[in-house]
Amino acid sequence: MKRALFLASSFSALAGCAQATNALNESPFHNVLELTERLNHLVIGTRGMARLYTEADIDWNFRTNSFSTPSDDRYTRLVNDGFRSYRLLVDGEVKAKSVYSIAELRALQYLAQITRHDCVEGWSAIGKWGGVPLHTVLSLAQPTPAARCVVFYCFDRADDGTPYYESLDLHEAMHPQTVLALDLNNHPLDPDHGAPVRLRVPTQLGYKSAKWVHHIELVAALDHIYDGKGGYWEDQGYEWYAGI
Ligand SMILES: Nc1nc2c(c(=O)[nH]1)N[C@H]1C(S)=C(S)[C@@H](COP(=O)(O)O)O[C@H]1N2
Ligand SMILES: [Mo]
Repeated sequence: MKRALFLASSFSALAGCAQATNALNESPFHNVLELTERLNHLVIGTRGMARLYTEADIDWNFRTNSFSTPSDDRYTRLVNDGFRSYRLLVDGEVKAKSVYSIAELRALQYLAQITRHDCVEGWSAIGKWGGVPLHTVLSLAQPTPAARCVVFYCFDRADDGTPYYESLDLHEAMHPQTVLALDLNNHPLDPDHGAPVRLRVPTQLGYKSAKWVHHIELVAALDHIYDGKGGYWEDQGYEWYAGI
């Protein structure tokens, strides 16, 4: 029942999101940010917000859990040059395809929040995640009216060669606490935690928080991407909506 209600509200939010995004396209950057925040409050309120913790709660040795840290030539070259040649591509159903260096991402807007990461395997860890809110990057890309989902492509691969990927609907992607994290516990992400850019979705289970993201694509539907379920683990049978 709770779930049905959530789906109904996220459906109407999605429609609202698309309309508002269009109305914002003519606005200067700061108005876009301010309106997006206000829209998020209208749509979400304080419901659906992840709990915030304090410095005293931080797990300074934040555990890792994922496929192996990428060790291919492409990723190794990036590690060796301190990620200076890394570029994040944002494309698909957008009016303004964009490419960002790490320095450019840091300059957009910075948000740090102490939240708990919950892995489906039964462990949790609290960390201070800093980075650029995803809604900032998406607003600048100007989603087209056809955009419904946001797909994240990662550098790492399963043993059979399938890349890790994840996706969110536009509503979860625009959530004020959803960030493209660049820092963990006051330091730039290390390779094992997903350097240089990872998704942090504190309102959903850990597998949604994709590490090693290099490409963000806005799409109308997910069915043409790999096995069509919206993520590497979803293609193996996990739920696409993994709200906590
Ligand atoms: N690219 C990628 N992202 C990933 C994973 C992965 O295997 N590859 N594992 C997920 C899972 S199941 C968890 S619990 C978290 C772990 O994040 P951490 O290693 O920084 O603790 O990353 C998530 N993001
Ligand atoms: Mo996990």
